[in-house]
Amino acid sequence: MKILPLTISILMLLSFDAAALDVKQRFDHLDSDKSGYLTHDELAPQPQLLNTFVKWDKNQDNQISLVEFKSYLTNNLY
Ligand SMILES: [Ca+2]
Repeated sequence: MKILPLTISILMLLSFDAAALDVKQRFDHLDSDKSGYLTHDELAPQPQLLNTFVKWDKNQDNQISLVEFKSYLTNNLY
């Protein structure tokens, strides 16, 4: 019987999708002007995010894209 490993793979896949969706929702929530980027102003109410802004901003354009947001969370939380 190979049901258990298959079930675990499916569950991992589903939870990965859920996490990806959650990241997008968090990004959209923070992106108050819906520009597609997070700026210092938008992160001002989130000091813990603002303090690590430099680490997120990989290309140093002073804004956080969804890709930068995702890769930061992926590298730090998952
Ligand atoms: Ca950037």
